This record gives sequence, C-alpha cells and structure tokens, in this order.
Amino acid sequence: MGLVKKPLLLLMIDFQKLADIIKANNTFLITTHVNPDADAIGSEVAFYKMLKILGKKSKIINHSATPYNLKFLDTENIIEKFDEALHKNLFNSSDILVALDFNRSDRLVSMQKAFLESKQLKICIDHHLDPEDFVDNQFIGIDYAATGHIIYEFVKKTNIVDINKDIAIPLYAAIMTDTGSFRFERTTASIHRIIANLLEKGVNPTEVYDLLYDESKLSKIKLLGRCLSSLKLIADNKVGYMILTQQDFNKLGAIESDTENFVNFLLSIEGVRLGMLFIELKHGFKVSFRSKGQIPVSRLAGEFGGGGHLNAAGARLRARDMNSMIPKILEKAENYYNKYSEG
Ligand SMILES: [Mn+2]
Repeated sequence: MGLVKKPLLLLMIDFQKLADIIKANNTFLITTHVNPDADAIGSEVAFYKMLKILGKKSKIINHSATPYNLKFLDTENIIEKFDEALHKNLFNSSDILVALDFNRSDRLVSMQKAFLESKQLKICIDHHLDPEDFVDNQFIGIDYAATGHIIYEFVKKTNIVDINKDIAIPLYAAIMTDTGSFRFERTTASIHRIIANLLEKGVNPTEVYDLLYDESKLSKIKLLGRCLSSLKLIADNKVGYMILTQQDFNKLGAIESDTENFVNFLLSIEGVRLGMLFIELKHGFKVSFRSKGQIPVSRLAGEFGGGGHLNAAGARLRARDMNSMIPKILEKAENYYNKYSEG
C-alpha cells in the first residue's frame, strides 16, 4: 500500500470574497470547458441552483453540448450550447462571468473571444495546476478533489444557502467522478465526510452511478473494444498507449465524450505507470495522460500546449496530424517515466 495520506490544507481560497461578489451582483453567466465532464456540468448546475435560491439570474452557456449521460444533472434543461448570434450580448451584459473547472481561456474554444473581450467582472473557480491569468478573481485550490468540492466548501463555510437535494446531487456527481469513484489521490477522510453529508441530503448513490456509467450506448462499449485492442506497451511495459481514429468513431457512430475514462484502463495493467490515449478529432487530435505516483503528466501535457493535474492531464492539438506526432509524444513520455519514476 502507498503512504498514509497527509491531511491537506484547504485554506487558500478567499470564500468570503466570493460570497461578497455574489451578493453584490445580480446576473451571472456560468460556463465550463470543452467536452465537459460531470465535475464541469455538476459544478455549473450546483452553482446555478445556489444563485437561484439567492434570487439571482443566471445562464449556463457551454461550447459543447452536454454529453448524454450527464443530461440527468440538468433537471431544468437550462444549459445552452453557445451560439454567437444568440449569446454574444450576454457576455457583455451579465454582471459576472463565472468560469468553472478550467483555468485557461483556450478551453472555451468558440466562446473564448466573447469571454476575453467582455469587460464584465470575471471569476474562475477551479482545481487544476498552472492557471492562466484570464480572469479578475481566481478562486483556485489545487488540493481540492473537484471543482464541486470547492463549491461545497464555499457553501458550507459561508452558509450562503442550505444545501438541498437539488444541489447535493450535482455536487455528489462532481466529486464522485473526479475522484474516480473515490479511489484517486485526493480521496481523503474529509471527502468521505462531505459525501456522507450529501447522502443525508437525499442523494441515491446507486442511482447516480447507474445514470453516469451504466446507461451507455452500445456504440460506446464497442468503441471501448476497439480502443483496448489498439493497446500497446513500451518502456519495459511501464508506459502504455491506445489510439482511436476518426474512422473508429464513424464506423460505430460513437462520439468524443464516449471516450471518458477509457484511458484509465491503461493504469489498471500491472506495472504500468503512465498511460496515454490518442484521439483523432475532425481537426487535429487530443491526448489524455494518466500517471501513478510522482510522474507529472500535467507538465508532460504542457509540453504540447495542454495541462491538468499531476496524475491526470490532457492536450488538444487542433492543427497537428496525429500520426506524425505520436512518436514524438511517446518519446517524451518515456523520458518522463525514466526521469520521475523512482521506486
Ligand atoms: Mn474537475
């Protein structure tokens, strides 16, 4: 077994300042990153519901459509897909722009320009490493397990609203998924206490898990099959990778968000310390990186314009050809493994 987990210090975020900003303003535009996961969508919905209780007006606008397995979180059907003609004015008229679960403006893709050009007050609530300076106020804590975890602590510490079942469900989904169902590094005793609290608000963990992970389309499971059969190990079987091409998606009628969690299969292989999933997109490709221990895949992803967490990161290379880049990325990954995998 690994080391006993150190209690983490979650003191850096100025929650009072965040509460003051919320109380002093009335209209909010909430957004998150491209290809949103359950932490992204769950944080948005929880934040929206909190604002609603406070009598504030808000909109959730995202670059990507909500993946089908996350739609149950959007009970009021409030999340809109960005449409420049329809939404551009909102970026200039909302009192506050709220960026959740990302820390670099390029993760906004089609909304990046509207967001950056807006003169309105911008805030970011996030838990990723190496933030870009793109907002007025950052509420960032890299020791938090999820953005939903930060929102939970914020609500609890400031008592700004009572956490009801409607807020508990999206926060539960956010924390559960970003901890890999309570197995990743930042799964602490305090996380389990938070979860206990959310269950007491009426969250049904069986139901949430089922909706998130056990209602997959057949195309997704077939895609997983293709993905796994592409698996290769290098560096004395310590580094692994898999590849999905546009042809794989087209043949099966699968979509990008179907690949969520596929990369984790690499780390489930005995001895593998670093895993990569290459996914060809319509324009360019993306890579997901996962590692165990101290191999900083956030930095590895950074070498290719991406970022993330120490053990989970990604990069999107929109203008590059996947096949010609894969050998270069594998070589770098092998270097990282050799450099950082002590013991
Ligand atoms: Mn997150």
